[in-house]
Amino acid sequence: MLWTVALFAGVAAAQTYLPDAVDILAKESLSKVKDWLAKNPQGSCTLETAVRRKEWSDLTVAQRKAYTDAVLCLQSKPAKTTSSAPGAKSRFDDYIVVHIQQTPRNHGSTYFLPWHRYYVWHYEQALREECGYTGYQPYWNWGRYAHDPINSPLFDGSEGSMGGNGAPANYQGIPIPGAPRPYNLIPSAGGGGCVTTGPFKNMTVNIGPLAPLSIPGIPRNPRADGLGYNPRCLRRDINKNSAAVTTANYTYDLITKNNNVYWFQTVMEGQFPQGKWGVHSGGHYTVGGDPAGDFYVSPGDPAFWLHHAQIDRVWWIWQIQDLQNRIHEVSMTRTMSNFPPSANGTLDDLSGLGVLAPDVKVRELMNTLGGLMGKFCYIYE
Ligand SMILES: *[C@@H]1O[C@H](CO)[C@@H](O)[C@H](O)[C@H]1NC(C)=O
Ligand SMILES: *[C@@H]1O[C@H](CO)[C@@H](O)[C@H](O)[C@H]1NC(C)=O
Ligand SMILES: *[C@@H]1O[C@H](CO)[C@@H](O)[C@H](O)[C@H]1NC(C)=O
Ligand SMILES: [Cu+2]
Repeated sequence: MLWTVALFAGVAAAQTYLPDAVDILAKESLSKVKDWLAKNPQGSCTLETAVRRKEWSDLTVAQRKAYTDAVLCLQSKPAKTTSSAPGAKSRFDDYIVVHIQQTPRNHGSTYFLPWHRYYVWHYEQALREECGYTGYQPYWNWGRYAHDPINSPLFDGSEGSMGGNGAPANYQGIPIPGAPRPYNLIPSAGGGGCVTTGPFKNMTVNIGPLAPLSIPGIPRNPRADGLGYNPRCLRRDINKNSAAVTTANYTYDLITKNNNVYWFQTVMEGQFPQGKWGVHSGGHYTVGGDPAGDFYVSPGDPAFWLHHAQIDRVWWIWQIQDLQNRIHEVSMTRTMSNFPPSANGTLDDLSGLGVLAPDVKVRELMNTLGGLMGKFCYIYE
């Protein structure tokens, strides 16, 4: 399907994308948000005052560079988590530490969506407050690039990208435990080695790995918890085999065909025994490599944050189809895939970011327009 229009202006090539079915749904649903806000005013947060988070290629190259510069800045500031994580060297690493420590609690559980909302928002604040970034967290609309992610504005390795593909490496791909053949392996797309182009070509990954990765050349972490110092390059396998399950029709169906949050989250996170990877895994493994291919350490690839902004956006678009109900709808239990078995989570449960940010009630993380005691005030554009 040809849905991109390349516009050439002088030396800089800019690409614009036609809105996909999800973009159109999001735009059309804003009137519902307006109606809800009219009945449920949220103090100073209105549709007019709300921050607009934008898609990566809807930013100018200068805006994208401002974002990657801020990430590099965060990677240069001293860590606060060194007492529990001797391998953490930067403020950027602090976020990875918290994710590693809380992975089983915040995936396949009640907290998956609200916790990651808090997490991405807090990172956005750090970029702004600690690194002088004046924009907001961009998101990665997977479907825009799914047919050719390597050559996309996100991963083409140009200065306005999030960094390029990894060098060729000899590995099979990503095993998907529990899935039947042929869905039990996302075949390698030929990368997997060190990233050598774009803003993160010189980046050092300090902690992890923790999940088993079949990519050659990755040294083991000196500590069993993955938090020891283990400097190495950023590796990627930008993978269209994985991206194939993130085209706009998957996201559109996810939003429109799942009428309760249990199924919405289940389809999003993947149903491996049915051979369905889900857009959440699909996006993570479109980046792949190390640490993006590591369930625990994945926030250590800067692309994670654009992927999880899109996860948050898709939840938001789902919520605004029926805000009255979905603003307080949670499901699942307090443990990953209910293992070990636990009680259903509730809106009164606490969710926090370890040393980064205090625990708050899940209830505070449900509303992008007025949540977190009024500190959340954003929409996706
Ligand atoms: C790359 O990183 C090394 C080690 O952190 C540093 O000494 C060097 O100046 C960096 N080079 C560039 C071009 O940023
Ligand atoms: C999305 O479209 C692709 C290509 O046409 C198709 O193979 C896939 O099954 C579709 N997915 C859904 C969820 O309909
Ligand atoms: C837990 O939630 C499920 C559905 O999400 C529901 O069927 C079940 O009754 C709940 N259990 C309790 C103890 O409330
Ligand atoms: Cu996560």
